[in-house]
Amino acid sequence: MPETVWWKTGTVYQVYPRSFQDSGDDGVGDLAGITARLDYLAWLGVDAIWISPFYPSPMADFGYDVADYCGVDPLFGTLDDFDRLVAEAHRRRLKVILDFVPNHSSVLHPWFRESRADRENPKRDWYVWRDPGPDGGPPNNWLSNFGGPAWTRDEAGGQYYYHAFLPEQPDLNWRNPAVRAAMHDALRFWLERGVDGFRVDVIWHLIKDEGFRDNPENPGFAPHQPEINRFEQVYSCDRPEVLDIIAGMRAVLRDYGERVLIGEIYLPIERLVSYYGTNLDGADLPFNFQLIQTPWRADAVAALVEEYEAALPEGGWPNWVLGNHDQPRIAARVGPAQARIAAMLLLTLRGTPTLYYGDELGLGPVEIPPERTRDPWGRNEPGHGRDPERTPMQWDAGPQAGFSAGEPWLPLTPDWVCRNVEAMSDDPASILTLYRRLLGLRRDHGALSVGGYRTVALAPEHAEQVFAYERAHDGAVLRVVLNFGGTGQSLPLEAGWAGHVLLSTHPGRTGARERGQLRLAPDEGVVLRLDGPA
Ligand code: TEU
Repeated sequence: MPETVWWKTGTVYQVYPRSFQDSGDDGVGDLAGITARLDYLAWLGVDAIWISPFYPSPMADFGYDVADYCGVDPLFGTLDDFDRLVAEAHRRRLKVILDFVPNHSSVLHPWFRESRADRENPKRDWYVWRDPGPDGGPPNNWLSNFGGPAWTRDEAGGQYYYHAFLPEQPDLNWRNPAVRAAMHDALRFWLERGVDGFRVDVIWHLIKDEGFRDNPENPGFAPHQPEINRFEQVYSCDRPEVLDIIAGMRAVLRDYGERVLIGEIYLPIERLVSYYGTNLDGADLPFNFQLIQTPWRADAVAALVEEYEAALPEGGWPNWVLGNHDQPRIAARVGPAQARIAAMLLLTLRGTPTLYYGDELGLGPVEIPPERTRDPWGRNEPGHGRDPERTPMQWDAGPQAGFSAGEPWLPLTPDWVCRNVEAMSDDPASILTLYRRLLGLRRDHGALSVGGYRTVALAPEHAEQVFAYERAHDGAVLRVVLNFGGTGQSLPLEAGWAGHVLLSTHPGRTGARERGQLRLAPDEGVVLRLDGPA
């Protein structure tokens, strides 16, 4: 195989630690809980776990407000628990990726406490402080991603500090070399403990416009959108200087061998691909969230894949994501039948797939009553909360679905009694079985992990509802045909060719041999091995 680096051939599984497994009874997951479930992840067939933040934090944004970059919050355990987790993961050949949150710290981080103490403090310039605007109000029109202004006035010094997210999450000043050095030390702290890489939070936010110019109004703003969308984020993020900062981080990782740097980036494709850096010295995997943002239609998804493939820089490795702790669950968005198509798509496209915990169970809609809303964004801007995608993992039909001996911090899905690992793992028809088979197929077939990609052109009457593509490697050709619609389809195969169904989303079809025509049931997807004319 030409490409054998683990983060290219492997599959990443995101664990939201509050919600995966509680080893105690406080209703919140922890590191020991994750360790106890590693056998499940090895059984499932993923290659790496990315763990959302577990650092000491007042939890204003559930850990994305870090008060110490080199520790473990007691809620999640201890550094010893962490070391055990890494050792046990590595024993099972699972890589461990940490969530690094360098754009902002918690207000309680000692750096910020010093910074706000007085204007002469040596740490003053570690954060983004500005004098009030001419009218005494905020320095410019930048808004917080979670609603309201992005500037908070600090009475003591009379200045405003900038926070792209909550007021409890002040942005660090990455133009200051001392900040870079301190952050590089934090990366080394974890690299020395054996971590295999980082997912870097809001990496496109790290540098702000030097002149702090106002963002322009967004002519397309609609009232149902979050307030942040009133302006185009032109000056508050995605500044050209950020690439230098990323190259600096990447260089730190390089000293430790094959480690991966994944960047969280919500930008359109043409901007996204610049984050691979100059000569690929940037993010190894700039997260590609396009599947989340594209309408769920065969033609739209086909066009997206073509556009992304064409935009990638020479040598840039693709990646795909269907969900994360900030986005509605895929099964809630497209429904249970199409969630299976989504699984097949994610695991057969070219590039590293990232799976979100619970999506392999098809976790779907869950009502969070207003009084149980936990997400600060959902409290600021009702309707935009992220709690529904953060509900506990469902392990079995016992109390609290095996997640905790106590009351879980968020409710289970209403169908948890049958939608859980134990109930679904032996069921050949379950989506969990489908995920496991897809992961197995990806491991067994180089065409899926490292093969080339080609869209298969379909007649117009099919192209609206069906997306077909081929993955080829070493003479083997696999064809993936996905029915995004609710009606059956019959597609001609090339004259004399036969297709052997390696896997179907519909149990029972696997193993079938198709000649002349490929018949697809509604919502069915298949992976075919193509055999030439007999
Ligand atoms: O998310 C950044 C981010 O941009 C999202 O919150 C985004 O605004 C939303 O998904 C809209 O699509 C990261 C973390 O993943 C998130 O959990 C944190 O709250 C946020 O950064 C601040 O650290």
